[in-house]
Amino acid sequence: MGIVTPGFQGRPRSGAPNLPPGQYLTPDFPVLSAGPTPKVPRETWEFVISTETGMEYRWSWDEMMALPQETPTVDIHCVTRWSKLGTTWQGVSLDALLDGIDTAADYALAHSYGDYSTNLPLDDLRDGQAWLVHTYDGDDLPAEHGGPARLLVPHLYFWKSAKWVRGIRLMVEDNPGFWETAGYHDYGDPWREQRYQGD
Ligand SMILES: Nc1nc2c(c(=O)[nH]1)N[C@H]1C(S)=C(S)[C@@H](COP(=O)(O)O)O[C@H]1N2
Ligand SMILES: [Mo]
Repeated sequence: MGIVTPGFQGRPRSGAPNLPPGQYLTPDFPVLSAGPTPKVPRETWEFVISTETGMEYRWSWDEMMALPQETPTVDIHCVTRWSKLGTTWQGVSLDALLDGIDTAADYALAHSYGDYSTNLPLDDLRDGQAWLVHTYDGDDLPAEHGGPARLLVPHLYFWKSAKWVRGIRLMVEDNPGFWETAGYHDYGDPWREQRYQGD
């Protein structure tokens, strides 16, 4: 062990206590997409939660917009090391969507228009931790940031927040998504720096 100075983490920080280890603050809003931006008209948009027994729960755009709306202000952390603090969104809590869905599943796989997917424990979508958002900073969510609607799960690295999300599959067993199959962490807690499998 070397000499430890209290409060010094030995990692890049900008002095913000809400900046996870190894992250840098950015005032910008970078776009990170693994493929082209899909065009998803609101008229044909739908969001489907399917359960391990094959039950399907569907919302049209208007049905989703008629649900109680929340306006979370949260910090977001990309595994490529940028963080953005105090971002404000509007959308529907996953609690409202999962309410009344009968499931014994422990895992969720979010999947997107255009083929992206990402896995997370179902519990991480509950208790006010996750939203289906359609508005960023007071305006319609831009297509490059996942509009018309994306998942927002800010307590995990931002790759878990699937853009252009079209549904969530509830599963008894864990199945890795796009980045998790490529070696990124199954859970992805930025405060524990769970960037890659094995971290
Ligand atoms: N469908 C889809 N969702 C996605 C991605 C993607 O490539 N496709 N990239 C992820 C990654 S790695 C990050 S950091 C964030 C980036 O969101 P942004 O482009 O709005 O900053 O979206 C996540 N969700
Ligand atoms: Mo990312």
